[in-house]
Amino acid sequence: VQAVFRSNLSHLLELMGSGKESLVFMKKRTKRLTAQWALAAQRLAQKLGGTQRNQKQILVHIGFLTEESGDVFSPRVLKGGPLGEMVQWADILAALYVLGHGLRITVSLKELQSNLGVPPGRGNCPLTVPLPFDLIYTDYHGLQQMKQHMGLSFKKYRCRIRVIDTFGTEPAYNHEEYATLHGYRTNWGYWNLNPKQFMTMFPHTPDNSFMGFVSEELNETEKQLIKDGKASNMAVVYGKEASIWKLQGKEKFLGILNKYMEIHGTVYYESQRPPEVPAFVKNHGLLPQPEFQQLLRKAKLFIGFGFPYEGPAPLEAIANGCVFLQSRFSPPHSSLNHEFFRGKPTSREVFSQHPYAENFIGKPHVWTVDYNNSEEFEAAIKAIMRSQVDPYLPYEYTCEGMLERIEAYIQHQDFCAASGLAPPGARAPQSPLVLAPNATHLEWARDSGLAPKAWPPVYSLRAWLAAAGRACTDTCLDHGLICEPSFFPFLNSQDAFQKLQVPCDSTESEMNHLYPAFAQPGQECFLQKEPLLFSCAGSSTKYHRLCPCRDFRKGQVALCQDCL
Ligand code: U2F
Repeated sequence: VQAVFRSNLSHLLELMGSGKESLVFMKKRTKRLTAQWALAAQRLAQKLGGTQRNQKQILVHIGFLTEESGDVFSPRVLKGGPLGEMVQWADILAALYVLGHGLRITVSLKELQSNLGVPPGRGNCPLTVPLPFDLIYTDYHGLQQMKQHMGLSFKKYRCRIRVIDTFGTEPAYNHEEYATLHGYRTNWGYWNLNPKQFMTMFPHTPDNSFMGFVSEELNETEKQLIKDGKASNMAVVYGKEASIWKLQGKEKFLGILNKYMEIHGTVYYESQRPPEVPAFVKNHGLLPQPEFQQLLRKAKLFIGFGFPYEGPAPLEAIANGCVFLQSRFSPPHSSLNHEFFRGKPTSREVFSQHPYAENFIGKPHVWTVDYNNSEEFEAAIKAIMRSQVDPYLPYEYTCEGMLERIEAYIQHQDFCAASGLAPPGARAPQSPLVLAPNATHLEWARDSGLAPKAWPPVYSLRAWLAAAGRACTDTCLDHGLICEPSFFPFLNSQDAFQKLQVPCDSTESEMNHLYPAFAQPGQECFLQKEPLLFSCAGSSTKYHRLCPCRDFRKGQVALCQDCL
């Protein structure tokens, strides 16, 4: 059945149920964004033309909102607690619905069981009930619940699951045996899924799929109005909870900021002003989302204190014409040195409060400075006040961009097909890999006629040998490309090393998330033995990693040029 775009979201609002404060927040958001979604659907329909889009039956089980997992978020919605996850789930639901797929939504174990066709209390019986869904979107809590209550069918159908995972899961933490042997054990990892089944809030590592969310878009008239109405001396502080104001040393940089700008906050409070917030700050209390946006429209500056990490608010601020100022982290924060990241299945190093804003957007919209350096901080404030900055929203965070990306995943990502991950080593003797004319990297010969059925299409492969100590994520970025883990199997061969003219004295096949790689002392080449361990992330000074890169669409890093 062909999927048909939907522009009326009232049925979706019914499907979302009611009661919880979190659902109320999500529904309000969906309602407010209806017109934007409808317009985006129209544009995407035009862009895709008559492309066949199969309608899928989809279950969305939002595990963290279930009572069975404790639901710590719902009671905090009106008290300054995290909203980023709810923003994202609301947008995922809207996108799936607008794209025209069949949708079921569950936020309790009971509803989950009845939708899976598992009789209550029969969770562990060795029955394999046929699954009435092509796809299941859930989170780590939901994954655990499904494992407990689906019996044997969990194993059979796990390839249909997608896990919404804010900060991402790197392959080394995902592979149970490897993680256990090498100390990558965490609270969340080792599910042995294909790493692309984990879907993140920002494009943290290409090992996972980038899901994202949306920010409200402005038309040209609104943009002009905003630019004319900006108060160049108005700053809003990022953070809804009083605890972020406990930051050591804030007096110094806040004092500087206060010399130049009027400082506003949206910090939740019960009856009294939170003592952490200085008297010179105009605190509005936690605002409803639309009023928060209005405040951003007037402000010139949105300033981060270092927490929360990687949330939606900076994108909203930039979309509303603010400059986002944030502190550089030196040394970088990670699960090795920071409480917040501890136990998360990633060793990604975070060099500022919002790395996406820093690396994908940057100046003039984003300034990342050392807050302990008063001169640098003051100079930034002065330059920002003088600057003229247009509202900006990357395409991948517009409704159209999100629809385009999710639909591409739905139609092309298949983790159930046996060929999803090719076995290592042996490839056709006439491999179509060729050394590029400038002898720097490998390409896939277009005229070879030997294109495996892969998505992204293998023609976009560009493979480099990384410098010692460099991760594939960074190596690809150095070449203006993105690492593409699904291409690793095409590279994992003696043939690839040979064509790159790497002098392998010996070649071993082992389990290591940095392989395929070359070790200079000893001139040893290593191939990957375990396809689940192919990883863009990770580096060691011992190895030159062999890295599969590809191109990407401007403003849509998840998709290659030929991916649509
Ligand atoms: C992030 O969670 P947060 O909820 O703290 O993320 P924010 O960037 O603060 O923004 C979430 C939404 O809150 C809204 C705003 C954003 O869409 O429009 N909001 C509001 O409604 N009223 C206000 O007064 C101020 C903001 C991240 F998303 C999570 O994944 C992380 O777990 C968390 C911790 O790092 O940070």
